[in-house]
Amino acid sequence: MEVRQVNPGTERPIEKLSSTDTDLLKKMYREMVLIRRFEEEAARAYAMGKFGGFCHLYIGQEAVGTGAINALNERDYILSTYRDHGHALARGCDPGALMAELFGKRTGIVKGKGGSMHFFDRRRNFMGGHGIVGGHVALATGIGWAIQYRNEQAVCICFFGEGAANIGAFHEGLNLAALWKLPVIFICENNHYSMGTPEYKALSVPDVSIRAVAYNMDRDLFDGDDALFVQKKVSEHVEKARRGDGPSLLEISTYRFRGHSMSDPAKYRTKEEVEIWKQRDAILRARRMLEFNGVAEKEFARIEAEIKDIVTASLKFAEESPEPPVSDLYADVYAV
Ligand SMILES: Cc1ncc(C[n+]2csc(CCOP(=O)(O)OP(=O)(O)O)c2C)c(N)n1
Repeated sequence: MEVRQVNPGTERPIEKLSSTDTDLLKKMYREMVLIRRFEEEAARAYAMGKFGGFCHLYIGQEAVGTGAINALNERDYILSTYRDHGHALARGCDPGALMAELFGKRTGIVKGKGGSMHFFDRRRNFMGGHGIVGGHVALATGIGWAIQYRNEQAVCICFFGEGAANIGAFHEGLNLAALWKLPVIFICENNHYSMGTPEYKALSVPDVSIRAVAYNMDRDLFDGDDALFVQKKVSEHVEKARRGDGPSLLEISTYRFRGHSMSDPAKYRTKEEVEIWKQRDAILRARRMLEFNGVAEKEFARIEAEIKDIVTASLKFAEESPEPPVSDLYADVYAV
């Protein structure tokens, strides 16, 4: 099988930040560390057979979800794929309830009935966790329409991979969102592989963002290794959508450091390629930026210790929580 190397773009320089931006980056650094440590612990538990089913890790892509979600306020909506742990954590969903959901426990965020791919938190307008590639792009358009119909001051962000850009619902969703000027920001997290298929074997035009042109929609394409940069870029499109000036399609280049799911040995890419992308780890970059802007060593140790406690507590909560009883089987099947 032909294997071509997929490279990241040129790294942006480490720069001097305002104190507001330093504080924001520190907040996002903490969230990215939470996502990383939560998933490392989840992966360990999965490997030990403590829970089963599908489990897709977000490790490597943290700056995209964290940056984008920090461009939102609490009234805004988020839709995610089966790679939803990072988005849910960045949105502020309770790590204990998320870990319990992985374990299929009654205290899980959807009472143990959804698992890894189907996190959902109505209180935070976190509208899932969706397993059907691209299907939720049409749902995002529906949410955008509901926002407009009800005259809510909200926007909707829809995350998906480059594989979803080849699905029919993607095109239907973008067309209607543009036609009706709906407040939706479509974010393609291009990690360059759809399961084992590299983008150069699946996309006739490798640039996903250019598909926006077909729908008369604004577009942007940039690297996703700098959470602050992502936050600022996405904010521009969020504010535009909030003003009623319609949707955008953003393609953000990123990389998953692990396999597609826990059962993927990732033989379709080279170790050298993975190493190149790991040098561009968004968490390391955020740390370098913060150090350059005067954040002291002990602050990173404090964050690391705080996150360790949160993740350890979430694991304990998940392990000690009860299984859903059989009598729950038919509950919550239909919404009323
Ligand atoms: C409609 C549909 N077809 C196939 C699958 C099986 N499948 C699950 S994930 C995946 C790859 C999707 O890749 P991409 O959209 O790039 O997202 P990534 O996993 O890279 O985040 C496929 C083909 C599915 N879940 N839904």
